[in-house]
Amino acid sequence: MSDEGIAKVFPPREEHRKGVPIKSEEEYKRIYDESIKDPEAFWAKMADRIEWFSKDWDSVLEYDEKDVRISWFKGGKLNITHNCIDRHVNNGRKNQAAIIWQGEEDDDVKVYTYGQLLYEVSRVANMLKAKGVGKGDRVSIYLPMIPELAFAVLACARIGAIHSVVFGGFSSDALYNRITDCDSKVLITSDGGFRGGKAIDLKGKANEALEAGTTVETVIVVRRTGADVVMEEGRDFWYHELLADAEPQCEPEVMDAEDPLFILYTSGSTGKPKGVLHTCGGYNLYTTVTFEHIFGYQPGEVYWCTADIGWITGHSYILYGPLSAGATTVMFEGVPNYPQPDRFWQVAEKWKVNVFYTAPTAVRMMRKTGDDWIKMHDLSSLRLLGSVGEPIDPEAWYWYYDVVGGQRCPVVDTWWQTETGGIMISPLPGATNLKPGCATKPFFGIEPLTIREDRSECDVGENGRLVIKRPWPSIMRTLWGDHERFKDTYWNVYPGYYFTGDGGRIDEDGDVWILGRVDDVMSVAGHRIGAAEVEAALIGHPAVAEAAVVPVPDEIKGEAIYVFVNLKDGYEGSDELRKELVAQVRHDVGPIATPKIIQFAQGLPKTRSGKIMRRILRKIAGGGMHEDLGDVSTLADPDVVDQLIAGRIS
Ligand code: 7RM
Repeated sequence: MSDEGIAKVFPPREEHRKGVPIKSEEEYKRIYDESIKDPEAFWAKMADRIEWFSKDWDSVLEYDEKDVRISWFKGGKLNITHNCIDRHVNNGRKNQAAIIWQGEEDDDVKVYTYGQLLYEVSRVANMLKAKGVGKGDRVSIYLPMIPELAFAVLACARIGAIHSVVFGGFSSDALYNRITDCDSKVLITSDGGFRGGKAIDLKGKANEALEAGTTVETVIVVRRTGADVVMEEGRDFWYHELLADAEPQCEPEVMDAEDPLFILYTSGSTGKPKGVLHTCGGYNLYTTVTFEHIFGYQPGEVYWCTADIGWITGHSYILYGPLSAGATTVMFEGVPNYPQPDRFWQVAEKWKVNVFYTAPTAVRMMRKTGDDWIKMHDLSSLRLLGSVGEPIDPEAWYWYYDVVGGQRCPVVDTWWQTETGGIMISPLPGATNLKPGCATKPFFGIEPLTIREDRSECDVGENGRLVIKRPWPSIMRTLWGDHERFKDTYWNVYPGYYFTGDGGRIDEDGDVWILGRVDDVMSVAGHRIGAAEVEAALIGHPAVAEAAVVPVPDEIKGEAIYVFVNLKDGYEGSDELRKELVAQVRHDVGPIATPKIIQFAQGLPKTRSGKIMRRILRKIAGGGMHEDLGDVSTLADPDVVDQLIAGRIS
C-alpha cells in the first residue's frame, strides 16, 4: 500500500454538496462533536428518521459494561418492514420502483414497486405462518440472488422470525453448521441458481446438509433453474405451490427495539463460525441514517450495491438501509464478467445508475481487463461511487475515480463489519476531503481510536489496533448461543473498547487508515474467510497431519490462500493429492475458499508451547527470506524455516 508520505487530497466540489444532508466540513464537525458529547441525545433526535409504533422507550441506551449487555431504545416498538415498505406505500411512493431485479440474462428483469413489494412480502409472510413459523423462530435462507431472497428476508422480519441467510457459495457442511447452531425450523432454498452462464445446484447441497438430521421441519423450494431435484415427501414444498394459498394481507408483528432481527454467520479466528446477532430498532435506525448521509441518496435516483445478500453488505445496503430510506435499489443476479467483462457498466448504463457501491476486488478485476470495456458505455448518470470489504489500494482508487467516475464522482471508501451492522468510517460526499486509500472520518456517534498492545493510545501517524470507544445503535448484541465468546472476542481484548480485529492509523487530519486484519481472518475477493476453517477442512483429509493457512497478496483478489500441509507418515505429496485437498476445502467450506497454492512441508514453525507461528509462514509464503522473518530462535525447531523457504511455491 503506497499510503506513505503526503496523500493527495480531493476536497468536495460544489456539485457534490447538492441534495446531500451534510454540506460542509464545518457542518460535519459540529454535528459529529454533538453526537460524541451526548450520543443518546443525538440518537434520540435521529430516531425520527424512522417510524415507531411506540416511542415510549425505557431509555435510549443501556450499557452494562461488565456483562456487555447493550440495548438501544428498549421498550420502543416498531417493525423494520413497516419502515422499509408500508410507510412508503402510505407516503405516496406506492408506485415507485423499490427493487429493480436484473437477472443474469439481460432480458430477465423484474421491477417491484413498493406497492408490489408489500404484496409479495405479505404473501410470503403468510406462507411462513402457515408452516408454523412465529416470532423468535429461526429460518435459514440458502438462495441465489433472486427476488424471492429479498421477499424471504423481509417476510421473516415482518412476522418477527429471525432470518439466517447462508451465502449460496457455501458448501453443504457450512450450511449444516449454520442450521444446527441456531436450530432453524425452516429452510428456504431453490432448485439452483445461475452463475456465469452455468446452473449451480443448491437443493442437492441442502439435501446433503439435512441428511445428518437437523431441527428443520419444513423446506421451501423456489423454482429457479428448473433442474430435477430430489424432494422429500412431507418435508419439502414448492414455494410457488404454497404461495398460491397465501393471502396478501399480513399485519407486521409489533417488535421491541431489542427483539432479534437476524443472525448472520461470520468467520473468526477459530474454526466455528460466529452467529452475529442484530436486533430491530438500532439496526433499522443506523442503516437508514448511514445510507442517507453517506450515499446522499436523492428521490428518483437508482442505487446499486453489487454485493450478495448472503453477506452483511447485502443485508444492510441492498435491502434494509435503502428500502427504509425509500430508495430504488438494484438487485443483480449476475457476475462482473459474464457474458462479457463490461457487464457492470452495461447494467449501470441500462438502469441509469446514480450510486454504485462495489468491492475493491471487482474494481481491480475490471481495471485489469482494460478501459475499452468501460469507455463504450455512457456512465454519465453516476453521481457517487462506493467501496467496501477491504482496503482499496490507491491504484484501484484512482482508476475508479478517473475512469469509472470520470473524475466527477466522490469515492466513499466505507469501513465496517458484519458485527458493526452499518458503515462506521467513511467520507460524507458533501463534507469530507477524500484521500485515495483512506476510509477517512467516523460517522456520527462513532469514536474510533488506535491503541498499542498495552492499551495506551497511539500517537498521530502510528500504526496500532483499531478499537471503538462505546456502543452505537447497530452494534451486534451477542453471538448466538455464546455470549462468553462475544465478550472474549470483542470486549475483553482491550477492556472498555470494542475491538475490531483490524489494524489502523489515524493521521494528522484525524483521518483513519485501515491496515487490514491483525488476526487470522483473510479477505479473498472481498470474502471474509477464517484461516482456521480452511485448516479444519484440510485436517479432515486422511493424509494430513497438520495444516497452516495464510493469506498471500493477490493482484485481483487482494488476498489468496496459501496452504502449508504436513503429511502423515506413509503419504507423499503429489499433484493428485493437491487436487484432493482443494476438493476437500471446496466441499467443507465452499468454492470461495479454494486454495491457490499448496506447499507440502516436513514440519511447521511452532513455539515451544506448540502454537503454529502464522506470522512466519505469512512472510515465507510472501517470498520472505530468513533475514526477513525476525527472531526465530524461540521456535521449537528453527531448522524447519529454511526447509519451508526452499520449498516455497510462487
Ligand atoms: C462490510 C464487510 C469486515 C472486514 C473488516 C476489514 C475489512 C471492510 C473495509 C475493510 C479496509 C474498508 N464486513 N474491510 N471494509 N478494510 N477498508 N473500507 O466487509 O464482516 O465481511 O468484513 O473487512 O478487515 O474487519 S465483513
